Amino acid sequence: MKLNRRSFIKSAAATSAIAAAGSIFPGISFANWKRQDGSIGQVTWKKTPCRFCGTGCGLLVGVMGDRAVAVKGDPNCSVNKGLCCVKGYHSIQALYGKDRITKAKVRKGGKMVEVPIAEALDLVAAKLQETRKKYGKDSVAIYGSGQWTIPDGYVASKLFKGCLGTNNVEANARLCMASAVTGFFTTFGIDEPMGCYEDIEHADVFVTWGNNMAEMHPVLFSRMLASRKRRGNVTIIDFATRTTRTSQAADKSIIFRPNTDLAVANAICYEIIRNDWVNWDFVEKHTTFHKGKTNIGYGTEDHFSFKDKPESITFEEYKEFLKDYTPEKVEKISGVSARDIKYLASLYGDPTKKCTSFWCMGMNQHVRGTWINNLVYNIHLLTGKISTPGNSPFSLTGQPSACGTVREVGTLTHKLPHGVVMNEHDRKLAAEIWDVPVSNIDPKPTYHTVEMFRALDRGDIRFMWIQVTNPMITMPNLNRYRNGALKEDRFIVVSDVYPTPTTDVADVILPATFWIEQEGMFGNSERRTQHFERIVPGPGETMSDTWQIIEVARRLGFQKQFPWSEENYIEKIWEEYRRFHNNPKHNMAPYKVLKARSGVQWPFVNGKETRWRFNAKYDPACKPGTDFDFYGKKDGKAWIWARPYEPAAESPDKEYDFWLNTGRVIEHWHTGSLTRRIPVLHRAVPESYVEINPEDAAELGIVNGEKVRIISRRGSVVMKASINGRGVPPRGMVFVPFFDESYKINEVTLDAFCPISKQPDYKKCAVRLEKA
Ligand SMILES: Nc1nc2c(c(=O)[nH]1)N[C@H]1C(S)=C(S)[C@@H](COP(=O)(O)OP(=O)(O)OC[C@H]3O[C@@H](n4cnc5c(=O)[nH]c(N)nc54)[C@H](O)[C@@H]3O)O[C@H]1N2
Ligand SMILES: Nc1nc2c(c(=O)[nH]1)N[C@H]1C(S)=C(S)[C@@H](COP(=O)(O)OP(=O)(O)OC[C@H]3O[C@@H](n4cnc5c(=O)[nH]c(N)nc54)[C@H](O)[C@@H]3O)O[C@H]1N2
Ligand code: SF4
Ligand SMILES: [Mo]
Repeated sequence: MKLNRRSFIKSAAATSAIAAAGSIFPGISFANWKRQDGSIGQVTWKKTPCRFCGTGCGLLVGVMGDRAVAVKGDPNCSVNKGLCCVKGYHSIQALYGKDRITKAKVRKGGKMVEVPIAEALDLVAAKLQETRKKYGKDSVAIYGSGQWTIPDGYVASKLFKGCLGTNNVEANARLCMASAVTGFFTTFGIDEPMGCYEDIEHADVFVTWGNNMAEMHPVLFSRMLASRKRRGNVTIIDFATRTTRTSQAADKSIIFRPNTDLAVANAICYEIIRNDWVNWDFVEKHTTFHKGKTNIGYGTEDHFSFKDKPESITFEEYKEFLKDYTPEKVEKISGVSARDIKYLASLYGDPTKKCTSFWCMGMNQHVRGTWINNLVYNIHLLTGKISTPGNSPFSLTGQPSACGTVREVGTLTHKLPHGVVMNEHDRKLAAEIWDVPVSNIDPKPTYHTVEMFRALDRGDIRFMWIQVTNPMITMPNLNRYRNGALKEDRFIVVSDVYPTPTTDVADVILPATFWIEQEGMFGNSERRTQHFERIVPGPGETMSDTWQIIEVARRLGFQKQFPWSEENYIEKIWEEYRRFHNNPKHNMAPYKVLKARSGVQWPFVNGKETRWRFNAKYDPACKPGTDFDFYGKKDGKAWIWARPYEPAAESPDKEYDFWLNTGRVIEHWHTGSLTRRIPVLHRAVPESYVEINPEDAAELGIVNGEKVRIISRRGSVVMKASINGRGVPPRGMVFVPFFDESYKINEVTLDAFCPISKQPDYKKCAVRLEKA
């Protein structure tokens, strides 16, 4: 049909109302919409969440024929209200990299050869079965991702935990969100944040606790700056170990020594009590005081295990504990002046100011990650600044479905959908919904991620299926784990969309559909579930990660548990999964509602989303007659924890005299497998580098762009120096982003972790520098 301009406008308006609303927003188009004959191709706009960060912006993708050609922000999505960052705007280009994996490959005689996907799936099922027979049920494992869709994670858990009876299910979110989870559990007895992004419109004070939000959650950061501009009298403090773009936009930047945030958080509480800024009414009604074990180790040895032993204490004992954390004492530990500590305390302590704290990997990738989460909650609990608009201790997620797939579905060794394997009631519910005998579900967790790769190295695990993650770049102390994966008689299956160092170690590579080439759901930082439909077809023999698992499950004889048809399996899986959450604390929206809206927040009760949890005004799960109810704990009271300062696992010394800190840049996504295939983003930052403080560089005689060798006890990397670039580390620290697979900085990092969450600390180890 030939479309003239008038009929194009008419038909576009008819196809989609959101498109009309969206057209006033800027976007980016990657195709010429005009056909050769001068007519205009018809573009249909479809909604989807962005597939990059945990902010969860709503996008509208413009489709012409079967190709995605344009992107703009979805004005109907409350997260971003039409705005995106560079990754969102260019995201669809990641669909069309020249070297997409479109065919399955299997290793034959040491070489990878293309085979029909059905043959590859036969081999995966056969190997899985053979390994179980030979080495036992816990010799097979699946390692997934916070970039898994909710259905991906759900079927993985159902197959491995429910049908195969092994708790060898983990996901890269262990490297990312585990400390947030244990932080929530220890303080509130329940996972997931109480606040929502609307807090940004209400808070008077924002403190970023080592969260480079300007680059990592750019749209939320813009919302925060816009809120400051609109309302005036808003203060943003960047509390971090390195100067970043976030520090530059903040009203004040405070730099502390690595790991000493523990001491500063305690000093803030000390000051709040000393000045009697405590909200006594709140504290007496809604909190209790506890301490746990100390000197808890760092987990660097095999088979490390740790169990905390909480004891309740009185307020007086807690106050006594804080005596070691006067601002003057903490100044010596942290390098933060007593004046700045008192200033921070006065902001949190001022009863007229609403305070929101944001954090992400600075606090989670921390050998005391659980503790520092606890300590920041302490500040909000002592002042009662929690669960009300603008008062929020806000743990941000990194990946688009870290919450949705890993925390809510529970794709970690100890978890079940909103439950744990250790709990009989949770096992019974899972067995009933999954239609498996309850004896199938093992009550004992097996391996957390680092230990899972150690088990692969030892040979306790022999078969591992890796989906939507690139561990051969992102595991800490990488040499150790790559050597393990390459050992004889290990069978590695990798589902990916592009070749990576992880597909290099695979015995089978399965071609996956990417993002909008399949239907799915993600869950973002503010408990928002976001549905997307299949918008464009996947190339070649690509298959969704969910469907790959279903195919293998059926080959293993689990047709009854995986009965769905290709037409509507996502809807069926969602409705089955929803049964796990059938209560006011967790209820999820029905499929139809999800499909119609740009995200729905849970708990979704009686047709309404819950914005602030634990506050009876907003949360229907609170006991009637209460104002606040922390219902994760039996008595409805949150725990204030006495947790001491303890140093990092490895600190600089005479031989290795610098801290190595690692992280990210705004243009790139993790290992760069997607963003390095987006030309604009690749050109913007084509190569990784090491940031050095200008004075250190001068002392070492290193100039900008010169090659430097970074050496730790585990490995070394040579890369170019960046001096006074985008970020500036303090003296004695270097920083390296990990997006460039040519420079494996994780060969240098340390695999120490928080003994409670088992999340590795990628932010701290000791290195020395040499001119290369
Ligand atoms: N552009 C882009 N955005 C992303 C991602 C990406 O790859 N690219 N990834 C997403 C994911 S999965 C994640 S997890 C997030 C990460 O988001 P962030 O955590 O914001 O980013 P990182 O660069 O990992 O960490 C940087 C911060 O760690 C802090 N830090 C270092 N040591 C310490 C310490 O001892 N204590 C404290 N409190 N802070 C410390 C530094 O001060 C610095 O601000 O980003 C998400 N967003
Ligand atoms: N040094 C250092 N290391 C770190 C961190 C750090 O701060 N410093 N941070 C840690 C954190 S917080 C995180 S979250 C991890 C991230 O670590 P990873 O998850 O390992 O990194 P990604 O690059 O996101 O890997 C995702 C992979 O999935 C592929 N992929 C994308 N979409 C699909 C799909 O739909 N299906 C399939 N099958 N594959 C797909 C991509 O091509 C890519 O290879 O890194 C951790 N490692
Ligand atoms: S802020 Fe995050 S979710 Fe939003 S467009 Fe950027 S990468 Fe995507
Ligand atoms: Mo992450």
